[in-house]
This record gives sequence, structure tokens and C-alpha cells, in this order.
Amino acid sequence: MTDFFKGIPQIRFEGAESDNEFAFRHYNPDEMLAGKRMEDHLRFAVAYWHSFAWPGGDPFGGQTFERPWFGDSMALARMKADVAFEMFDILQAPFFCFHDADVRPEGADFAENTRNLEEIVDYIGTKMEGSKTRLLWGTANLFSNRRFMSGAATNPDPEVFAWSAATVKTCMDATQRLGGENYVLWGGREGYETLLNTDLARESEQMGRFLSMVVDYKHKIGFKGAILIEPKPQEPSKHQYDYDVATVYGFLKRFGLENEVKVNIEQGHAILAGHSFEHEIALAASLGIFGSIDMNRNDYQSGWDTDQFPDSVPEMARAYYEILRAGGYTTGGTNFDAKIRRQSLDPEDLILAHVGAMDVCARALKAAAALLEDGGLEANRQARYAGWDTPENRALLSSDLASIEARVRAEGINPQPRSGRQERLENLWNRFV
Ligand code: XUL
Ligand code: CO
Repeated sequence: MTDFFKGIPQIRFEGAESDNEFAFRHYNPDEMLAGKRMEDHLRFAVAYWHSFAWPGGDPFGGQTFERPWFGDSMALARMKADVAFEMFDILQAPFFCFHDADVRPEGADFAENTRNLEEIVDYIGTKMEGSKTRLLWGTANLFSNRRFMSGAATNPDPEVFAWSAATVKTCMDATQRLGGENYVLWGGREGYETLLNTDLARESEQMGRFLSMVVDYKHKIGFKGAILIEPKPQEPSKHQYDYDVATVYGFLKRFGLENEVKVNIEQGHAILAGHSFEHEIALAASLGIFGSIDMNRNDYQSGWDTDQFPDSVPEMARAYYEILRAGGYTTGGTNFDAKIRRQSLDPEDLILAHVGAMDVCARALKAAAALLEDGGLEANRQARYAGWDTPENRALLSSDLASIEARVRAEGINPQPRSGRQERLENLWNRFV
């Protein structure tokens, strides 16, 4: 037991009227909703990196947080894991997520990195035996160390490609060892800073081969989880290849991986790509590649990836409506890839950020489930396309232009515009949210 969270009680559901700061008002894990427990719908995960590894820096200043586990030794890495599991317990978090670099100190070479990772993964495995918290996903940090400055899989230097591939193997092994339900790839440096020095054809070929090897290795070790790509258009690179869901889908198709890999969609990344979060979720679901979400927003004025905890029920309701429509998560979940602000120095801030975010998501989920149960929106959507239900209209899709012309002439087809009813649907939406 560390004393980092001393005096902070385990958070319990007390209902909307509670005035206890350290309580859930809406997140009630056992409450049944659309046939499932709320906890099983939301599948919340704590992100190791922002909560336990981030020192509080921004582009203009360095560390603001003072944490007793900051430093580069295995002893401190174990203390960090102790504190992490104490927080998971306070929150009763069903899941966590980590990068290799979050949990182990950087070694002098690949062998030491791997030794450190294996040792701490064993330690985390022991902690998990006494905890309800499971691993939602593991991943490799192929972006922070300077060796990755020109990319990992897409690096012009084949030695960096090799290092990255070997590292991903060790991280997939670690994820498998801890029973992870997914393995994530986020390509923060897979892109370019300038086209003046970049060979696009070569880099995308490298990236396709790299991902194919990841999928092959998954099958080789019998990893049952999903492989997920996390799209993001830019930042840190000027341009990143996994720009958004549509771009990732095209890439997967090109390399024949569209049935092997899904997406982990982050709200802030969707915004950076000029999309709404719900657009990205709905598109992924329509393409059959929806996997999981990173539930952290950006500040709409600052224009960069601020990774804030969600605070808007209406925004989240749009997202959960699309997730429920898609049938909910299978291996995925709601990962708070979110950091407290650099002025939020207190241990309480870390806990209450998660409590608030879990309540916002729970409230949004309840609204989305009620809307879906009401059925009004879906009935309208169905009615809008009902013309396609007749055999002769369905046949249009397997016809040809000349036959269709003949039919339009013969039947005197003359389409009459109909209302899209947007405002009426918005009114319906707002009765629930
Ligand atoms: C960065 C980001 C990452 C990924 C995992 O913007 O979202 O934390 O989620 O590497
Ligand atoms: Co993320």
C-alpha cells in the first residue's frame, strides 16, 4: 500500500441527489440497460500514460506534477504500478491500457528494454490477480524516443523498422501474457514533416508490410483479441498516414487486411480530422471495422490535441447512440486517453477527473439507450429508405444504365422531393438528452 491516495474512499454509486464529491451520480455498474449491465456496456479503461507517466509539460514549460514514482528505475516502476492499481481499485475500473514505455524504464539497448518489460509485466500480472481490473489493450510507444523521429514502420532507416517490429512483438507478447482484449497501433510518427524528403510510395509499402506481420504474429501466438489502428490526421507529424477512419479503411483494403484489423477512434483525433466523433464511429460501424474508443476531447478553440476528459453529455450521447446502434462493443471499450490539466496537482484531481467522466458517459449512455428504445429515430430512418423495399426497386442496383432508362420512360418515373425532417428529429433527440 502506498499513501498517495490516502484518505480517498472507494467511489460508489449514490444517485443523482448525492452531494458527496467522491461518489458516482449516474454510473451504476449493475444497473441494467438495453439488456446488459452498465459496466458491460461502457467498459471503462484508465490510461496508464496520462495518469501515471505524464509529468505535466506543455510546449512552453516542463514538469508540474511531483510524483514519488517519477524516475528511471525498476523500483520506481513497481511503485508506479502499485499506485496505478490503487487508483483502479478506488474507481472500480474494469480495465486499463498501457504502452511499454509507460510501465518500464528505458534500457540501454533492446535486450534491456525487453528484460525490463518482462519483469514489470510479471509484476503487473501479480497485481491483476488481486484486482478486478483487466487489460483492455496494450501498445508500443514508437514515437517518444528520438530513434523514432522519422517514423517507426515508415522510417527511411531499415534498422528503425527492425527495432520497431521487434518491439511490437515484445509488446504483443506482453499484452497476450496479461490477457489483453486488444492490441493497438497508433502511428504518431508514421507520416512526414515535409514532402521534400519523403517517398510516399515506399513508406506506405513499408507500413502495409509491417501491419501484415503484426496480423501474422497475432495468429501465430493465438492472440484472441482484436488488432486496432488508431487514426489521427496530424500531430506530432505534419501529416499522418492513418488520417481518419475512411483513410485507414482504404489502406486496409489495399493490403487485404480489412477483415483482420479494426479501429480505435478517439474523439479528439476525429475533431482534428475535421469530423464529428459520431461520424467516425458511424462510418467505422458501416464498414464493419468499429473496435473501441479513446474518450478524450479537444478544446474547440485551441485547435490542438488537448486530451481532456469528456464533460458534455449531449456530445457523448451522439457517440453512444452510434455505438449502441452498431450493437455495442465486442472487445472494445471506453478508454480515457485523457489527462488532467497541468495545474491539477492533487491526487484528488486525478480521481475526480475519472469520476466525472464516468458519470458523463453513463448519463449519455442512458439517454442513447432510451432513444433507441423509443425507436422514433430508427423508424424514421427506415421509412426514409422504404422505397427500396420493393423487388423492382431493389433490382435497380443490379441493373444497367440502358435498362434503367427504358424503365424510367416506360413507367413515367418522376421523383417527388420529400422532407428530410431534420428539425423534427432534432426535437425528438432533445426530448431524451
Ligand atoms: C496520441 C494517442 C495515443 C494512443 C496510443 O494522440 O491518442 O495515446 O492512444 O498510443
Ligand atoms: Co488515443
